[in-house]
Amino acid sequence: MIRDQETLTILLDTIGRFVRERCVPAEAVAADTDRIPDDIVAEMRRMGLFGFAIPQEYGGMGLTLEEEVLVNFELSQCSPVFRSISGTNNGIGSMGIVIDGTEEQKRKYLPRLASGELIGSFALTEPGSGSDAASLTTNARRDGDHYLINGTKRFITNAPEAGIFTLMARTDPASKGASGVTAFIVERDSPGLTLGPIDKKMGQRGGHTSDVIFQDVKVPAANIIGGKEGMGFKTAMKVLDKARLNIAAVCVGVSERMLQDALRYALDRRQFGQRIGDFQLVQAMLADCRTEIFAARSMTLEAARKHDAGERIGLEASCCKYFAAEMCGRVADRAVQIHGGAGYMAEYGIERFYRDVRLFRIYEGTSQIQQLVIARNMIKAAGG
Ligand code: COS
Repeated sequence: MIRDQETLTILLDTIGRFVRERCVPAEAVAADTDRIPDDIVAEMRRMGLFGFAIPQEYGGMGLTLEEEVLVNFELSQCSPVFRSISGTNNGIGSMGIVIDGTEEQKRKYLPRLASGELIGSFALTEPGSGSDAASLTTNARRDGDHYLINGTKRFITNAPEAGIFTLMARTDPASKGASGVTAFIVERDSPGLTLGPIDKKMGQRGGHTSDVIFQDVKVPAANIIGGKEGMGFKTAMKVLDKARLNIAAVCVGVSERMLQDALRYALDRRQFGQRIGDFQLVQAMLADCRTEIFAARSMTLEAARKHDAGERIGLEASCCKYFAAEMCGRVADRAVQIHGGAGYMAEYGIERFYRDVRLFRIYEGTSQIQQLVIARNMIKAAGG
């Protein structure tokens, strides 16, 4: 749902200009130094980009999901790490509190997340629990008016920058599955909470992940998201429904950028006495990219509108994430191919995108998990 087209157009134009003028020229430096320049992060804060998905009454822009998706189309037309630094605040690092938090939790944390003063992070994955998220073993044992938390979380996006974690831990040791999981807000400076070294990744340099280790970390019972034990897995899944749609939007944005670069190269590069873009085999690759991006863009907007109309979109979000992430991989592959030998060289940047986008088919649920969610929803709807 678009509430005010004029205001939204101004916002999207401003973000587009920021991406082209500030982020694109800093892509190589962010990758080489493994850090997004501080002045760019500060500018993102000033622009409100850390809180566009957080409700207005808690200091954010309160965008609808359709508006949010449109913002992500724009914001992602550069190295995905630039979106990633604010991505957790607008997504998995704040949405647990937005969707299921108590009023007190919302008031305490959301304004600081919206301003970017605080970075939020989502701690679900563990060394022994990835796709099978409900099997997590980090445990939270009640001790009076607080809990003692022990366990290790793995590959946690923005953990090195985070001020708070949405942590999924098992409060019912007798349960093995989803029902014994509770979501907590854990502050970074809690005694006993330490971080592992920053992970060395295939791509997305400038964005950081690490282990988060809990050793008898004392967390007040008041920090249970929603105030009730046993609801944490459902909170995590609701967060992921929305997050997956936004990853689909990010895939569309990055794909647009890779296609722009490939098209420009196809029009500049000459072989056999003409522009390579005049060859039909190159045109076929360009056309396949344009068609698939159009499809992913359309389905992502359609799912966002459905959400804004109050409908559940678990199935649609998985369809979009699955299709858009796989599509993005194909676009990256064709973009490298169109660049030929130059596509393999670091100086052209397209090989960096090729490595960066590989993550989309894996994180926030692999393509195989999306297939499983889609099929399960179909079977359930059919009464099976
Ligand atoms: N919204 C609300 N509730 C949901 C839900 C959703 N989208 N999906 C599942 N639930 C509920 C179910 O209804 C069920 O509750 P009841 O027992 O009361 O019916 C409970 O959660 C458990 O669901 P389910 O039985 O489907 O859980 P499974 O263990 O079979 O696993 C998958 C579900 C595989 C889909 C889940 O573990 C998953 O998404 N894994 C991937 C994790 C992931 O994306 N990790 C990325 C890292 S985090 S960035």
